[in-house]
Amino acid sequence: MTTKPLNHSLFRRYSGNPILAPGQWPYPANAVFNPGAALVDGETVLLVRVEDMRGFSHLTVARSADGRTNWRVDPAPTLQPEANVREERWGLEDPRIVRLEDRDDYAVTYVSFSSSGPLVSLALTKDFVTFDRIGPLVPPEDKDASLFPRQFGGRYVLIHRPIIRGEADVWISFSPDLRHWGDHRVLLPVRPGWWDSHRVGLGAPPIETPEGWLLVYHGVRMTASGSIYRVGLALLDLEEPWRVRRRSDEWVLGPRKPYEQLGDVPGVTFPSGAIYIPETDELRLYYGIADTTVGLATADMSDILDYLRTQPECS
Ligand code: BMA
Repeated sequence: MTTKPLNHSLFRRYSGNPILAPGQWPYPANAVFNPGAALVDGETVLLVRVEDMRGFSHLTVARSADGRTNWRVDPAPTLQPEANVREERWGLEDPRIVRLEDRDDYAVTYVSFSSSGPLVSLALTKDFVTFDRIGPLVPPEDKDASLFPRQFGGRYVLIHRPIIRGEADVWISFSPDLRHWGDHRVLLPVRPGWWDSHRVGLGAPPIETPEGWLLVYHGVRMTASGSIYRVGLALLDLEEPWRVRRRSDEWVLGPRKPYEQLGDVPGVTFPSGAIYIPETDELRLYYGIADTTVGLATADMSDILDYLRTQPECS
């Protein structure tokens, strides 16, 4: 008997996609995409990357009671590049958000674009109104980073994606204090020949499940007409998250709908935020569409874990 191929039915796109688009913005914007996501006092907060009409990005908060509709967007940019800070000269991009369990803070890891390339910076916030900017964590070129919500063996853990000779694997690093990072290791490498052969990078921050940390990642393949950005899954060990337990052979979401081919970079589905609702077992995945709008796809966590159990063990 063959296993039921669940992968392409795991995630269901929300019928109202895209949920956020530049036309809804309270001020001129070229694109609104790749948001970080958090549940704050029961309300969904998306910290959205907004590309202005110069081509530089900043981050702006959009809030919704149900995470789908009636978004209230801050009337002006929420987090902007700091004036005269070289590391942020060309903007702020692609935030990921986790709530740190050992302190009453949300950690926002975002890409600051320096003239030497992209790097990862950290800001802490309690309310998404005021932010304490900790600054760069790792030098360029590096992006697609998130902390884990808790420490392991007294160390904070960062997933990130350095770019080395044009190719990019996902790495994991450790810190006693959120400032000094070391013990760097490759976590998830590209797979030559596969759909994720060119680059892989973190999608949403790691999500704790009874079976391990769920990683939703993006994988890139180069084609004659450009890159295709698709979504894959991996499961990391619960206590030793530097060990990958399972990795999906196949992608579970990729550009298919006409709106996913429409925008500045057609053919991009770029997951960046997720919210898990234990009461309904629903995983809400927020993803950038074609570097222009924001989409939502949902899945049952139990289906995801069932599916991952059918996928190859890694170590
Ligand atoms: C990546 C990042 C993302 C972007 C994606 C597709 O390298 O720059 O911000 O969404 O490419 O263009």
